Amino acid sequence: MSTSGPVPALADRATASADRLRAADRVLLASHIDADGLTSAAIATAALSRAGIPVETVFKKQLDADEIASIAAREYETVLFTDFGSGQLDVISDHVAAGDFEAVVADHHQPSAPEDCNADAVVETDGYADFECHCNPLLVGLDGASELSGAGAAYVLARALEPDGGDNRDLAALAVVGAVGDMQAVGGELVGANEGIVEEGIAADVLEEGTDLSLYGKQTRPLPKLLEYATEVPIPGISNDQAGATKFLEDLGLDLKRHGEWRTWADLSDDERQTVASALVQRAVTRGVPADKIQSLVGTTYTLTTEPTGTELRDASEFSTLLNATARYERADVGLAVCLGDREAPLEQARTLLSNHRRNLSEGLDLVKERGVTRSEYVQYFEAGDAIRETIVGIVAGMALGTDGVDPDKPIVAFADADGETKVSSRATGPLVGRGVDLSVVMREAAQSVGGDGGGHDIAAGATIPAGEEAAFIEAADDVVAGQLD
Ligand SMILES: [Mn+2]
Repeated sequence: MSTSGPVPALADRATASADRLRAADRVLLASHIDADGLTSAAIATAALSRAGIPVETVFKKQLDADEIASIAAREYETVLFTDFGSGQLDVISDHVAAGDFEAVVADHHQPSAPEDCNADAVVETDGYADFECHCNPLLVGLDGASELSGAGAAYVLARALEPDGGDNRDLAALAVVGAVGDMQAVGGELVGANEGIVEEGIAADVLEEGTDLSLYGKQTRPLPKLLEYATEVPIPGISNDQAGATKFLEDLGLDLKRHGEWRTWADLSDDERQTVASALVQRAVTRGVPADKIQSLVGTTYTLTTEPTGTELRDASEFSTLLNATARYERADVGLAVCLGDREAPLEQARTLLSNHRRNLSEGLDLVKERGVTRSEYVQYFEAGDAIRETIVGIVAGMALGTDGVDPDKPIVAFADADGETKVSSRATGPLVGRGVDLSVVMREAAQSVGGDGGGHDIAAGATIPAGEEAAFIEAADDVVAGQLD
């Protein structure tokens, strides 16, 4: 067993949590449905199983009082929460104080305020509610948005759960997938405690860190598609240009096919990769792409070395995208099975979900183009109704922000039906955030003004409001954005 673990500041907390779990006959594990939550659950499930502790896993979109009550109603004495739980300590602490269950939390979200919690179950740490078995980077001065994800917190716990002679460092690969899926990379690279986890994965021979083209789809996309779809850094004549991308590669004298099959980036030799990367940078320079954008063409990549070349699972970014596709369509069971190493039916199902997801996105984008967006003074919006699933309407909004007919200088807001209420999603751009726009505040304040609630990040945020309040919401959002741009 490790003495200090991958994140020394959390070692004591991890040890206490592991001891509590070892004392349980069996554990109910509750985790968030997204790439980080799925990998968190997989890491915890694997570690508990290896420690001989029976575990049942359940996934929740969000952990509200009703969901926690349904967990309390189960015949489990010990509940492990991963990738959520800290922000729900107000409710959880009541159940713990009432003796409904004992809780262990491995999370990276902001914990509840101590005064909102049951004083019999929590103490205060740096203004946050804290209790005995609580692994959260924020409690030890680490950043929960960039230094440690939910999967990272679960990994720290997994290392503390190792039986004598056990080695859970192979689970570092999943922790990296979770961190990448949680958008924790800073300037394309994992930092802080996440970096320590990367190092453990490398030492355990399950991970490789490299510098490479930072385009999505290096393992699975045919080469021309890799470049055509690389719109994060738009390169004139290549991005969004099928013929242009193909000609660019042909002009380099590259064999684009082998044995009749398209080659992928992963199939290329080092020399060939070098040739393409240099030519791409050259093209970007001559076509006037800004220097900082060009720099972001190359970044740190994380390769899962035990996964087969040419599969989504070999690249941390592609793996996390595959997991998100299962989560968004409420098939967390499929994502979890893939994480736990099931490479037959679940992997095929996950791929099908991902291709359906891509089709839904492009159909959603078509719908927005067809219906158009309505502009108010400071924001623009569209109503998707039930034509776009509420779980993907935010992504569609983000994609729409770069297209014709949509103003790149205004945040975009999308409404979609969600169980009798209206789900609101919003997206901004880097320059808008630079000018002061913070959508987490916009969503929260505008939603609260019409009887809903919301939050998120400056560049992407969401809310839920009562149906019928859309116009009033836009009016309120307009006011908040106006104030931010002052
Ligand atoms: Mn997370």
